[in-house]
Amino acid sequence: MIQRRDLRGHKPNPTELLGLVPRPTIDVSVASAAAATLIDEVRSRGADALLEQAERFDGVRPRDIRVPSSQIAAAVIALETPVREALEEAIDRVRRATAAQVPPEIVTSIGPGAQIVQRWQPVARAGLYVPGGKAVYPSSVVMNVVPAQVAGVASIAIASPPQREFDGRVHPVILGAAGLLGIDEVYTMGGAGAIGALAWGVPSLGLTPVQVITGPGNIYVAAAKRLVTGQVGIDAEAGTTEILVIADSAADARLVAADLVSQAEHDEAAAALLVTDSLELAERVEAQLELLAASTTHSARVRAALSGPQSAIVLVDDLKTAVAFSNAYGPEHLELQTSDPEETLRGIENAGAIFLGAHSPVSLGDYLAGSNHVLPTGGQARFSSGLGAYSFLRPQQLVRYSREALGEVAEKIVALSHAEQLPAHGDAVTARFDHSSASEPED
Ligand code: HSO
Ligand code: ZN
Repeated sequence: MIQRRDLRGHKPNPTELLGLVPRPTIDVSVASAAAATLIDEVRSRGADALLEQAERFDGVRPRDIRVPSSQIAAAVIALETPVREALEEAIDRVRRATAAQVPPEIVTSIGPGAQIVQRWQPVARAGLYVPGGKAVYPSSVVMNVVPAQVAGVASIAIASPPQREFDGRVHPVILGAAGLLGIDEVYTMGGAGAIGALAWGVPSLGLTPVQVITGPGNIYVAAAKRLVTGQVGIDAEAGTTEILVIADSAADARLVAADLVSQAEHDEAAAALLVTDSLELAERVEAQLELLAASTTHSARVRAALSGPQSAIVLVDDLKTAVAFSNAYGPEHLELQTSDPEETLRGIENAGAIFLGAHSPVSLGDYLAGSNHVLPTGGQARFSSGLGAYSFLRPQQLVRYSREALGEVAEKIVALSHAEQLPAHGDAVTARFDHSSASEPED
């Protein structure tokens, strides 16, 4: 079912490794033109366009785009106790780990009377997208809302598509999770149009524009987020799930297979990779995958994901090559199931989140390890990170100089301003020391 790539006997360099990496063939740019049209429709016709798009793409016309507060409150009450308790546990753990992401204000003394302060300022308003296609993800409500709240964002709006089986409403467990987190601004809207609505606002709905949009979504959502960048800030693209497991002969094949299947369950296009130096482990995992794929709930989807070109078991000579392969791939989720995961970790550079050892599976992180599950996919982990409090914060520098401290550097500023032929810059400094000026304050 799953393809095998045998790199043993090769010492591929990083460029060759990139060429060997099986990546999903989805290209966001193909959705760009369609996404742009949907955003334009919402910008020009507001709620009417959102209703039409819901009928077209979600197969149902929502009764209310803005979810009434009473519906959110009722959804909290309707949460089954084990689900409510699990959500509360997730909220608590993610909140505690996320709090560590807020950098303290740092004051640097440049000299006597000269200070630069670095402070982190939250954006005023954030729009969080919670998908609702093949699966609904109340856990993603937690993963988006908690970092925004920890960052200190004062105003938070959630967008999630209407569900046909719930009479065109947002999924009740998504509403319940939002309510548990104290969010009462939820809109029944999905896809590219929803991203446009968050970015540009919809006056008739009382929906005001946000400054940052985060959250995973399908290819149209990803394309739309790229299109509104500049108008708003966005997080890294969290597209189709990827898991890469680096394992050696010490790993338990049953657990490795279970973890690969857990992520393959998300989507036919999900990528599941095992990179190992052990032929024996590879064979055992293949056998376990067959067993699990036959018996798991989403059997057809899992089989499609595992047998797709994006999934593979990669055989390498040693763990050093396994690590080099993983770095070239930059997986969303990386599991280290080796005899010494801490040692393997030393070489790891690129990954959205890293799970160490046999008892830290990706599904733990998906729900309530405390880490975030909105993570960069498609190799974006090579230059970006998962969602965190920092996604909603901007560093700002404060400049605080006394007259004496400015006087210390006045001549140098004048010299540079003349070198740039911008003498008014220098004049703005010397004006502070020009005693002929009538408006000079006494000090
Ligand atoms: N593995 C997904 C997140 C998720 N899993 C939500 C279950 N629910 C992307 O990191
Ligand atoms: Zn998952």
